[in-house]
Amino acid sequence: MANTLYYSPSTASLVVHWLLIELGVPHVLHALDFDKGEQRTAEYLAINPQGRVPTLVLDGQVLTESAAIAMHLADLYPQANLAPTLGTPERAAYYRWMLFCAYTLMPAYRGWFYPDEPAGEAQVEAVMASSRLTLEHAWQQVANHLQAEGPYLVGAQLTAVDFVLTMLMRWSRNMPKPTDTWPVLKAYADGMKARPAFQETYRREGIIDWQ
Ligand SMILES: N[C@@H](CCC(=O)N[C@@H](CS)C(=O)NCC(=O)O)C(=O)O
Repeated sequence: MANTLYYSPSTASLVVHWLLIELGVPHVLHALDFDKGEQRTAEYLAINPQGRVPTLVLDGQVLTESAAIAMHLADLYPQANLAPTLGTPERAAYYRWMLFCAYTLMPAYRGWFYPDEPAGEAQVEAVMASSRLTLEHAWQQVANHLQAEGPYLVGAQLTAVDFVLTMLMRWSRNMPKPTDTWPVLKAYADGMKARPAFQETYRREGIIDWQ
C-alpha cells in the first residue's frame, strides 16, 4: 500500500503534508470532508480512533499526532538535517519546543476552535477567553526566545519543530492578536513561508490565505 496521508486542508495535517513534500517522501493524499463528518466514519475511526487528522500510513504503519510524525520523518531522512544529534543540548531544545507546541499551544487552540468541548455551550465564552490568554502568553514567550536565541527555535539549525510552529502560527491568523502582530514572529514566519515546499503544500491543499 502506498504511503497515505489522511488530511483535511488547512488543519493539523498541514505540517505532515509540508514535510512529506519538503523531504520528497512518496505519498498519496486521502481527503476527509469535515463538513460531511468523514473523520467520524467507522472506516476512519478504525485507523484513528480519535477521529482527527492527520493520520499517516507510512510503510504500512499507522501514525497519528502531527508533532510525533514530524519528529519521526526528520529521523527517517537525516540527510535533510531537520533533527539535532541525539544527546546534544540542541536535541534537548528540540524536544522542549516540540512539547511546548504539543502541551501548550495545541490544547489552547483546541479550546479556541472547539470551545464547547471542555464544559458545554454555556462555557464557550470563558473557554475562548482563557484559550486566547494562554496563546498570547505563549506567543510572547516564543517571540522573546527567538529574539534572544534565533533565528530558529533551536538556534542556528532549522529543525522539524520550526515546521510545526509555523503551522501553529498560521492558526492565529483570524484571532484578535495574530502572531504577525509580533515583528520577530512575522519575520520568522515569512522566512518559513518562502520555502518552496510550503508554497507547494498551499497549492496542493488549495489554500490562499496567510501567504
Ligand atoms: N494533537 C493532534 C490534533 C489533531 C486535531 O485536533 N485535528 C483537528 C483538525 S486541526 C481535527 O481533526 N478535527 C476534527 C474533529 O475534531 O472532529 C495532532 O497534532 O495531530
